[in-house]
Amino acid sequence: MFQVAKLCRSKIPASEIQRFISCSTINLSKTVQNAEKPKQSAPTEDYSFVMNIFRGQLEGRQVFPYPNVLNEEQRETLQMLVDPVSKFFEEVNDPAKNDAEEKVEEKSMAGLWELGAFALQVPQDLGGLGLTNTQYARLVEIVGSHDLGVGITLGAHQSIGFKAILLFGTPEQKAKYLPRVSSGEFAAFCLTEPSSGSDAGSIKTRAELSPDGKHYIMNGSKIWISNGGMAEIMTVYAKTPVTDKKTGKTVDKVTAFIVERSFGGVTNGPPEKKMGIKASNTAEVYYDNVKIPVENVVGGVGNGFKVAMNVLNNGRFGMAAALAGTMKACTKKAVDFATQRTQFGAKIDSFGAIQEKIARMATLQYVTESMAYMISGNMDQGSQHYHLEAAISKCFASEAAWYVCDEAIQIMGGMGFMKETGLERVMRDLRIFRIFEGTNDILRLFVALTGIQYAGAHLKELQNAFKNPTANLGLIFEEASKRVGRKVGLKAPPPVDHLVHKELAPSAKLLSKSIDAFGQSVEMVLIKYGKNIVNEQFILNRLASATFDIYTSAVVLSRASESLKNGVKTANHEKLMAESWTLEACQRADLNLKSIASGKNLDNFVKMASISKTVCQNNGIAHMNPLNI
Ligand code: MYA
Repeated sequence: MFQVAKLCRSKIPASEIQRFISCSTINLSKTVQNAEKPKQSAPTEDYSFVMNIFRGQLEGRQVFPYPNVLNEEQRETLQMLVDPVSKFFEEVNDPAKNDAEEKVEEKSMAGLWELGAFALQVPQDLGGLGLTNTQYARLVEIVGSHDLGVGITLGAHQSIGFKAILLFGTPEQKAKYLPRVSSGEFAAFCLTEPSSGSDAGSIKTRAELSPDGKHYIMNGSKIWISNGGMAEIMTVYAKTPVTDKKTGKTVDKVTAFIVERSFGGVTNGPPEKKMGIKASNTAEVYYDNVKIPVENVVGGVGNGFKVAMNVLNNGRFGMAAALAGTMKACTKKAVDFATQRTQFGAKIDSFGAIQEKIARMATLQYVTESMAYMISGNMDQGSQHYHLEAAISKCFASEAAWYVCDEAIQIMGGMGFMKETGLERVMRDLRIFRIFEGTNDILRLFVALTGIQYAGAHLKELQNAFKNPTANLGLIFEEASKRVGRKVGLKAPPPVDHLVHKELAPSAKLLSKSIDAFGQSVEMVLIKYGKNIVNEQFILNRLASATFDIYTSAVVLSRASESLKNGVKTANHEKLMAESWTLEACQRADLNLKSIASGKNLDNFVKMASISKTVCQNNGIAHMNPLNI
């Protein structure tokens, strides 16, 4: 034991731990500012699978076994809703017409209100259907398979528009507003401003308390607000002056307000002309001396940034669910074509080139769908630790759906390119999903930096333990044996195979190696870059990609295991997809992790930064035409 402790100390020089410590809190804003000294926060236990792989640890309780959260009654309720909702989209709603007219047809809109589609999760006693996240996901999947423009109208209303009231509203706010948003009044989520997109904390809209303390007076404007031209009830995020009771200092902080159009001073611009989701309304909204009663603050004065982030976190799995539906519909179109189309004397689905496309499309759908229902299941079980997983599901789903739609068009060739096939509309609709609700680029950084911050906080705890080794022997020896074991090849990666069906054990071994390699890579970048890791976006992006590959592998291994265990009739098909996905995902993760440790790749990042700089300085492509004319 003593040997182990000695070795351990020699392997972690104090200077390195010191550098770990300085990154124990990393804020995204500092990726651009790098000004303030980071705060240090004590590590708190987190049950997120993703968060824990940043420490090279397997925290399996949210992933294994695959959640099964619906009771009999909830299943029956859902079954009763699935049929009419599907029928409505097949028989009443016309996505091509909605797209062409750039609005949801009157009869569709009326039908959706009648079905209760605008209040899926509002409690029944307040006028909604009171569905769980999992039930909601299943219905949203149907919407996504038919009409994404309608999906955004519904989603902007309930996934984010009035979600702050549902999650953080007082009983009075809920009683006043939820029946209204359930019965015909549209809601909107108003955060983005001309100078504040990804940097959500930099909004300029302000609300000042009136001299009598009864109202806030709001001034400012918001852009690209989904439902902005129709909403009567809006959650608006504005800066308010907040005085710190301890220091007496006043600073501007974000506060969330419920604003009614009827308060006066609320106007909007014309509907924006967009590439896709044309049926949904998008508009600028202006606030001119809007008088908002103080009781319309949601979540407390100064807490608006957290309210906004949590609303977004809470809704992101819905995008994965909707896009799982979109991918199903695109794949069906491509398969209908491939199984009928004869070229070179054979149906084209018999050719390997087409088979690979169809297999990848089906697998991407399987991964996305598995993630959507895993996260909704986790949320229904009361988890609070899902924000990284939800961000991954949004990024993954939006990229997978784009790929699947594109490949469906490719399989159908010229036919896929024709408007009447309906895929060009889906492709146009899909493009925004990689941009809104947090761009995929910013969410990748968010995942990587939040995970690194968690790992850093635990290393700080370790350093503190070294200051008083007698009191912390347990922690020190645990860490010591982990490191030494790794160095001498005795420490096995965190085992996963006992958590999966025995037929998937070989895939689980790949996953377990990737988790271990990932934890070591995170430690390596912390040692090497310290707090400056926030500025290393080439590296952070690759860490994020590895995170996505590891999490998605765990998710599909979990789901396929459950299907094998329960003798689900598609279990063997699922097993093949889980094996195929895990093999390639773990290989990709390995490549990404190697690239951030390789001198050649690091040098290539420098080259890319330099290429970009030259292009930007040149206001566009900088190289000469080969003809020099
Ligand atoms: S709405 C507009 C969407 N906009 C965005 O998503 C903005 C993206 N930006 C951000 O998310 C933040 O600004 C980032 C942080 C992440 C960049 N959860 O200093 P910080 C905490 C919990 O790092 P910043 C739209 O598009 C953090 O821990 N907490 O912040 C609608 C820290 O806490 P503490 C979080 O560098 C489209 C504090 O905040 C989170 O400024 C319509 C400050 O952190 C988080 N995520 O930037 C869609 N992030 O102080 C329709 C940070 O305690 C819906 N923090 O340490 C479609 C639905 C689908 C279809 C449905 C069909 C029916």
